Amino acid sequence: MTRILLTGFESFGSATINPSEQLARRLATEDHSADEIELFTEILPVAARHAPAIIERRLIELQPDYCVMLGLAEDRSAISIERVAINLLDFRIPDNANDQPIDEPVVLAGPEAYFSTLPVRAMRDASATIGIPAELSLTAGAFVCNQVFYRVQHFCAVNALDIASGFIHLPATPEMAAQAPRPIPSMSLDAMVAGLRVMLGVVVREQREHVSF
Ligand code: PCA
Repeated sequence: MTRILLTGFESFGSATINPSEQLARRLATEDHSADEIELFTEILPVAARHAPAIIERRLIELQPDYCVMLGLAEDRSAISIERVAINLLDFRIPDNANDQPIDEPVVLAGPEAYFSTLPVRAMRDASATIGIPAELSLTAGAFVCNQVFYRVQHFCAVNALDIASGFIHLPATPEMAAQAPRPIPSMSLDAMVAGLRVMLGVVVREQREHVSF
C-alpha cells in the first residue's frame, strides 16, 4: 500500500467554497484499495500562522510516502501541477486569520526555492491522456498555498523525511464561475476527481518502481 496524505483548503477571500476541500472530501469517501492507496486527508485553514503546523504534525504522525497538497487558483483553466515553491510571502489579500505579510520570507534564511518532488510531468501526461486538461506551472503564487508547499518541502529536507511532496492548484468549478462578477475559467468537480485519481495512480506506480530497485 502507498500511503498518501492529501490536503485541501477551506474557502477564503470572496469565495464561499473551495474545490480543493470538496475534492479532498470526495476522495476521502472513496475506496482506493484497488489502486493500493491508503489515503489520509486533511482540510487546512487558509491561515499562514496555523496551516503549516497542522500539516507538519500530520506528516510526523502518519509518515506517509507522499504528501499531495491541493488549493484553488481561480484564474487557472487546467489542473495546474506546481513545479516550484518560493521563499516569499506577499499576500494580495489578508488570510482568514487577518494576517497579510508583505515581502517576508516563508523561512528566515531558508533556500530561495524548492522543486516539487512529485513526478510532475508524468502526472500531467496521464491526466491529458484521459482527456482532463492539466499543465505544469512555474508559480504557486506568494500566498498560503505557496507557503505550505514551501514549508512541507523544507520540513522534509531538514528532518531528512523520505516523503515526496508537491502542490496542485485547481480551477474554479462551474458553480463558482457562474457566481463570479466577471467570466473566469472553470472545470467540473467530476473532471478534477478523474484527473486527480489518474495522477495518484502515477505516483503509486513511481513508488513501486523505486521499491523494486
Ligand atoms: N488557494 C490559495 C490559498 C488557499 C487556496 O485554496 C492560494 O493559492 O494560495
